[in-house]
Amino acid sequence: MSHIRIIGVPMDLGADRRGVDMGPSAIRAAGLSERLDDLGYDCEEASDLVVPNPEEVTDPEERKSRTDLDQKKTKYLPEVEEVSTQLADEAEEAIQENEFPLILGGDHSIAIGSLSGTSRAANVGVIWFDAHSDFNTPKTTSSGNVHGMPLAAALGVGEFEKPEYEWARAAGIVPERVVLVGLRSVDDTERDAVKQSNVTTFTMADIDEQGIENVVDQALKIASKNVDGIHVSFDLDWIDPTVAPGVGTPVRGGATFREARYALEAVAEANDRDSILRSLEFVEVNPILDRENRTATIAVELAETALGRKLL
Ligand code: B3U
Ligand code: MN
Ligand code: MN
Repeated sequence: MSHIRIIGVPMDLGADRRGVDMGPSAIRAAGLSERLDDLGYDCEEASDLVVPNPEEVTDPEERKSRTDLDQKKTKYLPEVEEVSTQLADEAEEAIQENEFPLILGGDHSIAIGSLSGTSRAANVGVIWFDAHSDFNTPKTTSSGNVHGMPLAAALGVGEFEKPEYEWARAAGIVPERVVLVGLRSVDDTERDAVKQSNVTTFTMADIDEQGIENVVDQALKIASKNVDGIHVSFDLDWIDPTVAPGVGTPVRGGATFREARYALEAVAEANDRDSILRSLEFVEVNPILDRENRTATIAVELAETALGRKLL
């Protein structure tokens, strides 16, 4: 596939802090489309999706007065639904038109839209590079932030099973084909759901013990078994904050740049072999907290790597 559709989602309503809404523009400014054109792709810059500013939506007092418990605890749920629905349509359409969706966040709540759109167009597994498990639900969350919930939402975990969350479910994605890589921050409230689900998890300790090569090799095998391909969701907070400081929820003890690059080289290699990569996203770049656009620049290098940039 030589055509890439770059879909910017300037979303920060799923996170606690302003700034990730500027992620798409920081990643573009770091030269994304030029670098991919250079690789021989034809990049189409779709305009960014429209995301409301927190100041213009749900007033916190109004939220407290809601009677429905889920709506009360979960911040900006109606707005997240609206943006996810738009993104799902855009990603689905790109794949149907034989384009590759490269999705730029925004906070990780946008993955609800990426997963549901991609899974409508193709039967996919998922590799989720992240410090966090993103398995909270409106009931278990203590932050109320939807960026801590997208995997639970897509898989219909807990209350996400209710019919009113139909929009959030990625109908074709099953936990057996979902692999979380690089975990080091799992809330007490979400741990049971992660363990009870049939997703596969690799913590940073697993990477220390088995090496990135083995872990990614297993992740690729599990996610791509008996499906058409995979979606790769890359939360920049997977990388250690000393290397990628521009993220909203930094957790120390993360992947090195070399581990991250190796992981995406392995994805590219598997893609060369079996053409499995169906969509890719980079999320949680926060330029306000970054230094000299370093984290966005890393996202660009990793995008190039995943899409086939070779050293020799
Ligand atoms: N688990 C916490 C923190 C968090 C999850 N994802 C991010 N932060 N980026 C929560 O808020 O649910
Ligand atoms: Mn995440
Ligand atoms: Mn994270």
